[in-house]
Amino acid sequence: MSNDLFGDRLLMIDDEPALGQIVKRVAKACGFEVIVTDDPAAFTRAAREWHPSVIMLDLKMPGTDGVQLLRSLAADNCTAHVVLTSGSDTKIVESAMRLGRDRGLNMSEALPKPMRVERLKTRLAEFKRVSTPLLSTDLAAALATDRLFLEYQPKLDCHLGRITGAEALVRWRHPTRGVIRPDQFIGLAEETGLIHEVTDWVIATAAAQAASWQADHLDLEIAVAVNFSARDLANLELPDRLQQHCLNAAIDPAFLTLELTETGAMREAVQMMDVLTRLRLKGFKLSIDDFGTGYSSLVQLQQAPFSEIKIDLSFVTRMMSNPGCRVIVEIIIDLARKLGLQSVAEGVEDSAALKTLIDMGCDMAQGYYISRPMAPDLMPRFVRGYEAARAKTAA
Ligand code: G
Ligand code: G
Ligand code: MN
Repeated sequence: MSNDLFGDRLLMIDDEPALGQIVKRVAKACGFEVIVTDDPAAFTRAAREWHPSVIMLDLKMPGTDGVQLLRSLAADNCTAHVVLTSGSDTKIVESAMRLGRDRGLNMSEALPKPMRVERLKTRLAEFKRVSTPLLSTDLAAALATDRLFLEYQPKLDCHLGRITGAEALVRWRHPTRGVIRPDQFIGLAEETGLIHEVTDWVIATAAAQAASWQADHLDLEIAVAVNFSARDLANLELPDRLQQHCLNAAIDPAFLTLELTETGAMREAVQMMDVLTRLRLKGFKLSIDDFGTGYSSLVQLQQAPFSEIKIDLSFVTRMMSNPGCRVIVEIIIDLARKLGLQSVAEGVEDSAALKTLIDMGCDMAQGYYISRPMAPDLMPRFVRGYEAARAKTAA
């Protein structure tokens, strides 16, 4: 969910009540809603449910430490500005900052203790939400300075019970607005033509990541799915460029699935068919994303060279409580099977949904129940953990 739906909110964890009171007073004066706590459980809950825009975190507290809390923020894909507060020496602060950043958190410069009120005010003012629109010049600068990054959401093979793939999801680490989600800037990229550069960057990065996981001696090879914009298909050179990225990364295109949203994929179908067909010829897999929500005709689905149907999560998340959604999911799985395509369900949020999908014969599942999107370096451990749990159940 976009943080922009919420106001300026500061969440602070600190075991010094006096400092907490001062920060609360200053932050309220700056227009922030404020929660201050010294309880890690209350902190984690508020970080997850209250949508703070700024988090101030004491590195050293009795009973828990800031690094553990950073890990849990990262696991929840927290997008707030994170400010470490600590009297510890700068080495410790720096390594905690690096850890946070490596986990995809939006780490901001630390505030040393003792804390100066003026300094705190200046920092909070910088964090106030700006409601001016994002600019294409900002996005161009982000591309030039490597401010985009990818998170990966694991995909489960329902027949094997193993993690065999992951969907790459792009994010933008903005200098003042925190982490920006793709639904807030892909539209801008499409309007301004920057989408070609975004897609190039995403593919090159995801291809290199897939190659690196393979080199990492994972027992399983992880296929990577990337999202594509319909605009990308207007570019006749796309298949050659993507092939070149795979060559550069020394990865077989068969390990890459290109996900197209249905509405996009189906517009100007004749012209796009050329690009889609050549992508398939070069060995890429093609997936029709968010299936069931757009305006595609079944004829086009049958004629275009897709290899996979991705069932829209709006059906999957509601399927256990809504019989209509359940029927739709069942029929799409059946349709995929009869057309010789892979079926993928996204938005799998609990074990009952997963079990139902397996019973329906769905091929792949993706969703919060299996895992939230994560930083790439966490994937190997996740896959190995999943394998270990599976071996234990089998024994
Ligand atoms: O992960 P998140 O909820 O923020 O993703 C929102 C939407 O953004 C998804 O529907 C996804 O299709 C789209 N998206 C994510 N990454 C990319 C990308 O690299 N390129 C394009 N074109 N869309 C993306
Ligand atoms: O449209 P696309 O399929 O590319 O987008 C996938 C999006 O769905 C990602 O932004 C991801 O964060 C989100 N997502 C993934 N799994 C779940 C889930 O189990 N529940 C919900 N509500 N969203 C999910
Ligand atoms: Mn997708």
